[in-house]
Amino acid sequence: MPSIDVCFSPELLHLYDLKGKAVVAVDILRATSTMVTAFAEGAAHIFPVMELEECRGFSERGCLTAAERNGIKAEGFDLGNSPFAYMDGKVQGRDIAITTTNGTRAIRLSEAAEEIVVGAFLNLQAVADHLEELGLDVLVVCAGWKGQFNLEDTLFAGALVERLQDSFSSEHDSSLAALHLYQTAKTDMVGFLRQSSHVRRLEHLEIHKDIEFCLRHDVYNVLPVWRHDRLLDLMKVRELES
Ligand code: 3SL
Repeated sequence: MPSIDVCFSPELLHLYDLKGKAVVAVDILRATSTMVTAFAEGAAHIFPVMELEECRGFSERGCLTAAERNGIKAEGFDLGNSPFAYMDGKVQGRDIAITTTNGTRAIRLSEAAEEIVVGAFLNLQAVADHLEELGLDVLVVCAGWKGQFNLEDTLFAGALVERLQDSFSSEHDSSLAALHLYQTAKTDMVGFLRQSSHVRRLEHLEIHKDIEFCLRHDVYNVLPVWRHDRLLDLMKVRELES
């Protein structure tokens, strides 16, 4: 039986061997929730990059550019990191280059994995089904905040452990802790996270509706996966091939 483990911060990735594993990169508030929304709204490809300057350069390739630092849209970019900014039809058929404080970093630092899947509560079941099909050992890589642990990514890891509990072993203390935390929080995630550091940071920026939206489960049947140098929606690829 394959296993599921949780890495609570990209800074801890050096402790894990990613070779042959499936990584689920997660930044619930808000980078991976926003990427999932962008694909649901018809984005063609997403280029997650680490640095602002590199991201800016993608406009020469016809991409929309998106950037966030410390919760705020960076100046001079087309988009920020709110999922709602991707819902007005402007990303339909477009390639997007995006850089965020932690989320894009978690994805790019996982490149040694056999498969990288972008996860959010919004596409939880699509991710769980794909992992069951793959049958590889799974590592959930939480983006955290500037190297530190956060609650919301850990809750997602726990939700995934719960969905996969019949087909994956979750004997690692990290996955057990994430599962217990999720089972405590799941009936009122907004309330549970009210005291969390990033929710307080975002509420200060008056982004309440982003928080509630990013905690909704199974809204989209979207499966962003890393291929070569970009993310694409495997659901869309399969649809076009059938
Ligand atoms: O850290 C990140 O990558 C962002 O998702 C943070 S924020 O939600 O945009 O503040």
